[in-house]
Amino acid sequence: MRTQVAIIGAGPAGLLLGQLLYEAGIDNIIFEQRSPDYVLGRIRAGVLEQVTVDLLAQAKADKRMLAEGLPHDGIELLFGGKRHRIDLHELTGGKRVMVYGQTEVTRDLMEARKRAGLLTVYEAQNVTPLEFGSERPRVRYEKDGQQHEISCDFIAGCDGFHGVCRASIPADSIRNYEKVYPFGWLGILADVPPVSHELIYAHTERGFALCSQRSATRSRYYLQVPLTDKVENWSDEAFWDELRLRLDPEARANLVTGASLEKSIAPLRSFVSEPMRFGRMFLAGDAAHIVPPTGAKGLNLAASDVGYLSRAFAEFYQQRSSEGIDRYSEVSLRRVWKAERFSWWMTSLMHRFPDSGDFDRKVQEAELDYLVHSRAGATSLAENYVGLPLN
Ligand code: FAS
Ligand code: PHB
Repeated sequence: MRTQVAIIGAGPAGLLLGQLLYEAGIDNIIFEQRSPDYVLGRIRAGVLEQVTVDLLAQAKADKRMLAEGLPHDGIELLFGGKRHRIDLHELTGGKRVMVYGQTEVTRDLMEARKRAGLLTVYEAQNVTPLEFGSERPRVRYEKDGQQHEISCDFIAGCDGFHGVCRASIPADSIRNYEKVYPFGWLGILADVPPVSHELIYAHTERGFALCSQRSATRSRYYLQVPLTDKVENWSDEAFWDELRLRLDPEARANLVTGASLEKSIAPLRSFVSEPMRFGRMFLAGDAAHIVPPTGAKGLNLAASDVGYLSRAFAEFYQQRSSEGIDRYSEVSLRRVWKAERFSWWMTSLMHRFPDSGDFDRKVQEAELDYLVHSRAGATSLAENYVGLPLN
């Protein structure tokens, strides 16, 4: 078997890349270790930048998002018991974000792939990228106990943080940058109406909280919890009680609670591996970088990576030019590092750090006060939150 681009991983990065390549007339096959239901069962991101919305349109997978997604013009910061709105739309000259769950993005991309009749090998085991330092890379995998091998021109490592692609790179050819945060996010998904029409990021003495949503009837909430905490320590009732303690009186009064559809704890880390290209293998999305979800950047960086990569492959096949693939790592990393900085900054500002002292907390309060009373400060937050332009 042969294909032009072998993609490892059928999360948002792999699926979006597959459709962008298909629209450019480039053949591709995706190898995914899990089943489609397992991939859809992972509850993750909820906020799309305009760049991501535009790429989904290019992939012809935006119809349902435009019909069901929720365009948001602002967010609120809650601190000192009061909410302060950041008018994203006004501060960025008309930009906004789209609230639409990653699960739905993944489902739409799976549908688009099926309509295009493209091959995705689900439940592929022991997927292994081979010879990516040569002109003839290959991918080996097992399916139903049979071993298979496919030759290709390029391999796209879209296999997430724990994937095989980055792990296949010799240690002396890659440099990792990492910061692990001393807390996690306990998330809950429930079929209850959102507490407010926009997202609320709360900085409180008890810790960070986030009120997000998926639709007018489905909400997503997060609480900062210690790294040592376990999801089994949290009944739904305990979650709702703690959330109430982190809200302002109006939000507390509006809060509608209900049974959780999903509840999990995610650790927070910042991580970047450089470079993102190794011969004929290219890393994209969580395979190359991780951000704390505070800035809602993870899914959006995966999208911009594959936006750059699909353009580079199209240049190679259509114009026989290697300039795009030669510059992919440099161009992607410029945008990645700006999103890493913003996500680190938003996380440092909004969370209670166990080892921080009174001075640190006063500085956090002063920065929040500055942000909501300075147009320059609020504009900086707004333009990063809606997403910086593609380089
Ligand atoms: P993914 O991890 O989504 O997909 C990688 C795929 O590769 C998976 O399907 C995996 O099964 C497959 N794979 C792995 N190893 C393989 C192998 N050896 N062979 C074949 N397939 C293999 N981002 C936000 O913006 N907001 C959030 O609130 C948010 N919450 C998150 C919560 C959690 C618990 C996690 C882990 C991440 C969260 N993220 C959030 C980030 C998340 O949305 C990622 O940025 C996004 O899934 C990145 O997509 P991919 O790069 O496709 O990686
Ligand atoms: C979500 O809805 O899951 C979400 C929204 C904004 C964030 C993080 C997560 O910053």
